[in-house]
Amino acid sequence: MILKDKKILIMGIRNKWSIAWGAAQSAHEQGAEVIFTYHGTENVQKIEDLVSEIPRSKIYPCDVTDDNEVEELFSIIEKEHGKIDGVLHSIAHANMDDLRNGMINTSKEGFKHAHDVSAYSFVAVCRYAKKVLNPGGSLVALTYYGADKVMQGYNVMGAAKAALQTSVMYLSQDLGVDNIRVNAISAGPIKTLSAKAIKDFNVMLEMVEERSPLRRNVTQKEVGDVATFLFSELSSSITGQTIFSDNGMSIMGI
Ligand code: 0WD
Repeated sequence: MILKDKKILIMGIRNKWSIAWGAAQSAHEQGAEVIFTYHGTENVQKIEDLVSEIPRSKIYPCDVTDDNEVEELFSIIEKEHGKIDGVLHSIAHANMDDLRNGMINTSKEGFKHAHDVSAYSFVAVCRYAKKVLNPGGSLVALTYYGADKVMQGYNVMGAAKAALQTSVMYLSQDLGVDNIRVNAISAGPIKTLSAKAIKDFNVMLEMVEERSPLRRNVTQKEVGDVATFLFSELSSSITGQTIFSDNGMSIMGI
């Protein structure tokens, strides 16, 4: 098992359709102890019931837009669990209006919010996680092709993901000296709660099924397996990268 005796923090679990859940299942299957964070109070019991399916897992609240909560989270984790080996940032949010009304109509507040939750929060997570990561530790964020090319309806989230991907490169430079790696996974479209906010999301899914080299959509478990690879020593030479887990869709032209 490639994550035997490793402790992995999975941030952004929402429900069993979350990419975070696929990553948790994969890490657990490969021998890791899994720690979760969630956001909001309306679903705590459901999330606790879900994560209890993974033995020894623990769950903590964390609103990543509050630096103090992020700092506090990692000091709690170090106290309760000691040093950890990996962090998955599976978090993003943009206001529906800002996604639906075209980039040109993005509000200042909406632009800031989307970048705060979906990009800056990963910088804060890396800053505070650094203190509790073992050498060889690995930080992973999730991004989408809408950062590289225009994807209808992705709008301000595309700008936020571009900021996230570039931040991954600069963070990998800062943390490499401590033998900590930083990467992003660019996942193909997957039907989750957040994905529902994107207009005509089903069109994206149909396009991948019809035109991707593998002629099918990715699953959250497949994306989770890529995260497991990036948490393991097998990816020890990979940092600062955006790795595509999209069944090849991103190589297709017209
Ligand atoms: O097609 C997809 N679903 C893709 C998602 C394709 C490519 C990338 N991604 C990315 C997303 O942009 C995100 O970064 O994967 C990541 C996880 O997204 P998901 O699994 O698609 O969505 P979901 O299950 O909704 O998890 C996102 C969660 C939030 O859920 P809600 O529905 O409550 O927004 O991010 C969390 C929250 O649990 N979240 C926060 N966590 C901490 N602090 C915050 C916050 N302020 N805001 C949202």
